[in-house]
Amino acid sequence: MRCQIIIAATFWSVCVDSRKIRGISLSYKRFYRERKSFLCIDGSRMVPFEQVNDDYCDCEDGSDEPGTAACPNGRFYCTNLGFRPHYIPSSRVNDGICDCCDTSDEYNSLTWCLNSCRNLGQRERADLEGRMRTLDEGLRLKQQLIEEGVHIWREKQTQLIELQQVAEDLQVKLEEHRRRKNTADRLREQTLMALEAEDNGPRRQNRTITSIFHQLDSNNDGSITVDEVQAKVAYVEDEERILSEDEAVALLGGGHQMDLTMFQHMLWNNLRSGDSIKIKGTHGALVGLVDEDPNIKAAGSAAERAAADLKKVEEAFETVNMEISDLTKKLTIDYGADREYLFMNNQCYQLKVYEYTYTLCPFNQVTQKDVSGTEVSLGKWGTWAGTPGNQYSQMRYESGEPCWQGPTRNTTVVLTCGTETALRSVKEPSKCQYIMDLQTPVACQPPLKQQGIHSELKRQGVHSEL
Ligand code: MAN
Repeated sequence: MRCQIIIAATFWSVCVDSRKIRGISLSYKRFYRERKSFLCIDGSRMVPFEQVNDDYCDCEDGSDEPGTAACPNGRFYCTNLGFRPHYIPSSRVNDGICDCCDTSDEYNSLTWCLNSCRNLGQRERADLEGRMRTLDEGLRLKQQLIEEGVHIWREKQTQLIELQQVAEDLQVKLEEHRRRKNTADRLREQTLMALEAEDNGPRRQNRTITSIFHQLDSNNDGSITVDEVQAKVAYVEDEERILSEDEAVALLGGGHQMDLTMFQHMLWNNLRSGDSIKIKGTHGALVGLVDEDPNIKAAGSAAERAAADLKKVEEAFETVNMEISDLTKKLTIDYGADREYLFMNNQCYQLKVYEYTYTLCPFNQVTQKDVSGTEVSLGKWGTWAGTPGNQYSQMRYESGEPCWQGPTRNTTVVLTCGTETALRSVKEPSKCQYIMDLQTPVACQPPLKQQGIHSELKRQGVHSEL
C-alpha cells in the first residue's frame, strides 16, 4: 500500500512538472515557478498554478497555456537541443504534424516523430563553417583588392597629372602652329598679290606664254596642232565638250598648226582673257597661270603643310582633353570607404540566363543581349543604393532602353560576399526591372562574423550543456 502511494505520488509529480515546464524557454522559466498562483505574463490576471497548461485558456496573452493548443495566441517553445530553438503557434501542438525537430510539440499525439535536431545542427554548422571560411578568405582578398585600389588610384592620379602636362605642352604647340599657319597663309596671299601685280609685266608674261605653249604642245615638236588643241582646250561654257576640228582650226587662225610666235599673237590672247576658252582642268585664265607659278606653288604647299600640322596638333589636343575629362569623371566616382570597388572600374562581368547574356560593367552600364545579338541597355551607372548604414551593398543603374509599353529599364545590383568577383544571378521580378547578384570579396564585412548565426549556434551550445 505504501509502495502504491509512493508510485502514485511520483507519477503525479512527473505529470504536473512536465505539464508545467513544457513549451517554455529558459528565460521565461522564472515566470512559471510552482507557487500557489500564476500571474499571467501581461500582468492582467492571477490564476491558480494548477491552471497552467491545463488545456484551458485563462490568460488573455495565452501565457498560461504555453504547452497546449488551448489559447489562440499561445506560443510553444521548441528547445531543439543541438539545433536552433524557436517558437511555433501553440495551435500546432499535438496536431499530428512534427514542427519542432526535437519532437516536443507532439508529446501527446499518435504521430511518430524523429528527433532530427542533431542532423540539422550538424548540417547548419557545416554550412556555417563553409560561410566562415568564405568570409575569412573573402576578407583576406578584400584587403588585397583595397591595396590594389590604392595602387590604381595613385596610377590614375599620376596619369592625370601627366595628361595635364601633355595638354599644357600641346596648348603651347597649338599656339605656335596657329602662328605658323597664319604666317604661311599671309605669305601665300602676299605672293599671290605680287603675282597678280606682276601679271602684266613682260618677264612674267613671257615665262607664262612659253609655259602654256609647252603645255599645249604635247609631243613637244614646237608647234600646236588641231589634235593638241582638241585635247587641251575647251569652251568655258561647256568644258566637257571636245572641240570640233573646225573650231580647233579656227582657234589656230585657220591653219592646222601654230608655232610659238603665232601662238603669242593669236591663241594666247584668247586663253589669257579666259572669256570664251580655257585650258581644260583649270578654273580660268589667271588660275591656270597662278598654278604654274613656282613661288605660288611653294607658298601654297607651305600653307597646306602648316594647316595639316595644325590640324594634327588640334586633334591630339582634343584627344588628350577627352582623356582628361574621362579620367576626371572616373576619379570623382565614389568607390567605397576604402576605394575597395575601384578595381571593378574597366572590368565587365557576364552571365547567361536562358536566352539572354547579361553584361555588367560596374560604374558604367548594364546590357542584355539576346540570341540574335541584339543588345539593349538595362541602365547606366547611377548611384549607390544600399541602406543608410550599408550604402555600398547595392548599386543602381538607371535610364536604360525604354521597355515596350512599359517603364525604362533599370537594374539594381546586390553585392554579396564571395571569394571571387562574379555575377551569380539575374532576375527580372517585374517587367524591365532587373536585379543582379554580384558576388565579390569586397562585399565581405567583418561584423558578420561576430553577429552571424555563428553566435546563435554558440548559444545553442550553451543550451545543450544545460
Ligand atoms: C525584351 C527583354 C526582356 C523584357 C522584354 C519587355 O524581351 O528586354 O527582359 O522583359 O523585352 O518587352
